[in-house]
Amino acid sequence: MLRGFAKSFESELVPALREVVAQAPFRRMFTPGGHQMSVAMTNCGSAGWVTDQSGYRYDGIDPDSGQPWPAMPPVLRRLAEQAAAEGGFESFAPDACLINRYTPGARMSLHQDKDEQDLAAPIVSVSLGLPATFLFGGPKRADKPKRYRLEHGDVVVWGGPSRLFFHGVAPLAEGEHAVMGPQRINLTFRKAR
Ligand code: MD6
Ligand code: FE
Repeated sequence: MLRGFAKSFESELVPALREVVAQAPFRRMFTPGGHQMSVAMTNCGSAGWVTDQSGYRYDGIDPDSGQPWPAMPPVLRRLAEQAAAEGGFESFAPDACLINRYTPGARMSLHQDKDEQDLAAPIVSVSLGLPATFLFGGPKRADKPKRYRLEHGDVVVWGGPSRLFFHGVAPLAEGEHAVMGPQRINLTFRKAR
C-alpha cells in the first residue's frame, strides 16, 4: 500500500486520462450472466478487459468503436512501473490499463482477477477522486474480507501469494472531490498477455 504515491503525477495524469476517455468513453458493460455493471469502464494499452454475454477476456479492439484501445500514455506507464518497483516488482511491463469509474452507489462485488496470462506479474491499482472502502478477502469467496479505505492518490501493488485473493469495492458514498468531482476513478495496470 503506497499512500499518496500518485499525487506527484496528478498534474500530468488527469489530462492524460481525459484524452483516453475522449477516445474510448466510459461504458457500463454486461456480465456473462446478463447483469449490467454499476461501474463504468474503459481501457488503454494494447489489450483491454471486456465482458459481454460470451464471457470475460482481454481484447485489443474496443467493441464500441471497432478501433484499437487508445495507447497507454507514458505518464500512466511511468507511474505503474515506479509503483511496482517500490512494491518489490522490478521490470513490470503492463500492456493493459483498465479504468473504472464509480459514481455514488456503484460497487464491485467480490471477484478474482484471473484473466491474465502471467499470474507472476503484479497488478498495480491507482485510486483517484472520492474515497472508497476496498474489501480484501482470501483465497476462498467465503473468506471474510478486511476493509481498507482508499483515497485520492493511493496506490496498491498486489502480487505474489495474494494475487488471486477475492476482493471488491463497497458501494461508493456520495461526495464531491476537489479535483475529480463526484466520482472515483480506479486504474488497474496489468500484464494481460
Ligand atoms: C477498484 N480494483 O479498486 C477495483 N483488482 O475499483 C480491483 O478490482 C483490483 O484494485 C486487482 C488488483 C487490484 C485492484
Ligand atoms: Fe480486481
